[in-house]
Amino acid sequence: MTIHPTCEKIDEVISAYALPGTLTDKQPHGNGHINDTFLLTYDTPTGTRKYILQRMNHAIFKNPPALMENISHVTDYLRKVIIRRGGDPDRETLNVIRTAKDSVYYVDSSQNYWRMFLFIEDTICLEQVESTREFYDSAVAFGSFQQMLADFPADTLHETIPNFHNTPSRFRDFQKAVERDALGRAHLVQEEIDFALSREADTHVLTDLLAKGELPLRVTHNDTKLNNILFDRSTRKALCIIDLDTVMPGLSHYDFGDSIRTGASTGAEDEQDLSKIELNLTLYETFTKGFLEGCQGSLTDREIELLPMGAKLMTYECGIRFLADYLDGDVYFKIHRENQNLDRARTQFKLVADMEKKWDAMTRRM
Ligand code: ADP
Ligand code: GN1
Ligand code: MG
Repeated sequence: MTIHPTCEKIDEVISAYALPGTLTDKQPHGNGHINDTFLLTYDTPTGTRKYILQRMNHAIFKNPPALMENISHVTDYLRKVIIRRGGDPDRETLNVIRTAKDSVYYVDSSQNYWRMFLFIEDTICLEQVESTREFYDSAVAFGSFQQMLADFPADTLHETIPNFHNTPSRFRDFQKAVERDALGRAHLVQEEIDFALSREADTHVLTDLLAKGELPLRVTHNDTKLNNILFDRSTRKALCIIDLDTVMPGLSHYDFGDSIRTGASTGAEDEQDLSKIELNLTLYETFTKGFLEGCQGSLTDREIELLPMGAKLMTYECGIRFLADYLDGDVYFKIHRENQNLDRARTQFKLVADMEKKWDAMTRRM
């Protein structure tokens, strides 16, 4: 097994949880860009038990205890809603496993923060849409996630990453990365930089309307990419929304937009052949229908009218974040090969350009 160099404390961490049975396997797991995720397997007298163990990215999430307080509150709340609706709370939401000392996280002797969840068995996690029905289902699930949290006390949530989807603030961070040009890469990507800079006016649209009180703040997930939802392996139905690190007050557009960015694109986020990247309008419309259904009539007319802008801005915002990280030397998003963040930025900008071409079709039905 290859263990991430920062994860050499994993055995110390596993001991802190004192789980029943014998540990038979520990493997790196999943394709997240942020945390280090492992799957643990135990043999117990009552059968095999699996757990997800994660080293939280402490460089990105500056206050892991506050983050875990959010996740505990949100998952406790979701459990109750799911039970009330007759669902299965062990499979339809994350379940935090506590340490032997009854804490929801563990700090190892090198000051890394860890947490553990029940592994949700018999599920699949998709990197790209395989069928329209699955995407529709994910849309209903993300819409109803917002709906389930409609009465959650938003003021108890900590802001785990300040200004996470504040696009003007992301734009300023991007400008600073261009000015710093830490690795002397800027001249290689002038075309991409110009593409981003020329769209500054768009960055303010949603935050201005929020400030004017024309769009409501809700409790949103804020990272609704397709691989943050688990599908039931046998029914292929959307089962559980995971990766709750960024559940915070936000706009419905953030969740709508981030799903479109990942799910309605015709190619992978890091596709190098840009001719393969466009917005699939059928998937866009499918998702819109499902999301509105999941939100159960709770979105205002103004919110609905601006959903296309959510799609465009979340794609643009992710593009400038990837490009800034490429310029900074790939310090935020995990990369597995050279120029991966640049390739990711390029796919996002290609999608934005395609949305601009298809804008009439995207806005027609709103
Ligand atoms: P990151 O923030 O790095 O994206 P995630 O929390 O999304 O981390 O986890 C990474 C991957 O691990 C997910 O995409 C999913 O495949 C898998 N995963 C996470 N939690 C669970 C769980 N409770 N049960 C099953 N798989 C999970
Ligand atoms: C990160 O954690 P993960 O891989 O689901 C990032 C998102 C980006 C996404 C791009 C906390 O999501 O904001 O949209 O990568 N999460 C954080 O793929 O920054
Ligand atoms: Mg994730």
